[in-house]
Amino acid sequence: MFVDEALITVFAGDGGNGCCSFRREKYVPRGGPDGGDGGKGGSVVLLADRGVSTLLTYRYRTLFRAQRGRHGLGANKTGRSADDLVLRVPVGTVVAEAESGHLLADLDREGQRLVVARGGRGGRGNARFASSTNRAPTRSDPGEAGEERALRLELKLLADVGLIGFPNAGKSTLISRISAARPKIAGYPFTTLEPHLGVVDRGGYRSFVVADLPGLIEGAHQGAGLGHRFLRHVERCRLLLHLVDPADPDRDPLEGIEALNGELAGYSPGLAAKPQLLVVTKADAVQERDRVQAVERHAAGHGRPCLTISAVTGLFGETRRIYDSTSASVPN
Ligand SMILES: Nc1nc2c(ncn2[C@@H]2O[C@H](COP(=O)(O)OP(=O)(O)OP(=O)(O)O)[C@@H](O)[C@H]2O)c(=O)[nH]1
Ligand SMILES: [Mg+2]
Repeated sequence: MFVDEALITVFAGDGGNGCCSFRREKYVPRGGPDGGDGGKGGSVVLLADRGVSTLLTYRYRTLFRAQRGRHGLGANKTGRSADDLVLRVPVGTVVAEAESGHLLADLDREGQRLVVARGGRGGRGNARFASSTNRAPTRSDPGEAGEERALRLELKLLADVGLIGFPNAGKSTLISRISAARPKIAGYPFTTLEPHLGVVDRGGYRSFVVADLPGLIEGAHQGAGLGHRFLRHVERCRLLLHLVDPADPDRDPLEGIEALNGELAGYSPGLAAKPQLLVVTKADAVQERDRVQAVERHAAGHGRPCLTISAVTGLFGETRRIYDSTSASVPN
């Protein structure tokens, strides 16, 4: 199960109480105050870890409590400080306060840490309060309470290229052709229910990450279909590939393109403004040349490149060339 959202509550540990004690020992009259300080409570820390890929753990368990500091003791013994509680989250987790929505951090680098709840300091023992005028103080402080915080964790995938399109456009087929990712492929809508990442290796150190996302439909930004949940993963992509099946029986390709861009804009203006490439899919099977040419003209009108592919035959090229109106058939 792919989980990209979680609400958790974290409690840092309280500080230990300071101790009030006096040294009492044979042959040591008026031994003086010797109450030690309390130890520090444990903090709760989030750690971005590449080994964790979803927020699933935080669905099963939502309350996390760090240990408290131990109390101070007599004979000037300081209480032991508690260890921090480290919660591992996937790289790409965005952390916000649950109620206010206030953004705390974007953990987008491996090993990045964020203290989300600070442990309480230990209280001072009475030995600390001894002075020239008060040599037998009875004051000792209680430990400070640890912080408590409700958090909203949101995972945004870190991909360079995002594949978007209506269901059945051929997104999963494309990613399985260009990377080692093997999402389920089938001739019915909503085959893909969760995002898949694939690494495209171009040799040497040149590689990039592609995200295959569940199909979008009209009204997605308001929650229709699989909804806008997955649009957030597109937010970080540098480039969007907008896949269009010109033979889609459910919609006219031009209307589809407009509708999908409307969904992006409805989710956030930044999404609609991302560099976008139109990709006409299934060139091996398409008969509707006029539909394809309309898509091509639309793309040219918006200053977007338009490519044609067939994930089945491996055909790839500029739509203008492949669907040249003078040639009789589509070369494979
Ligand atoms: N002929 C042909 N069929 C294709 C091509 N690419 C995809 N298909 C078919 O189109 C159907 C849908 O492909 P998918 O890759 O599952 O589509 P999707 O966009 O991932 O769909 P959802 O996950 O439901 O959003 C499948 O039956 C594929 O075999 C292609 O290049 N040529
Ligand atoms: Mg799919």
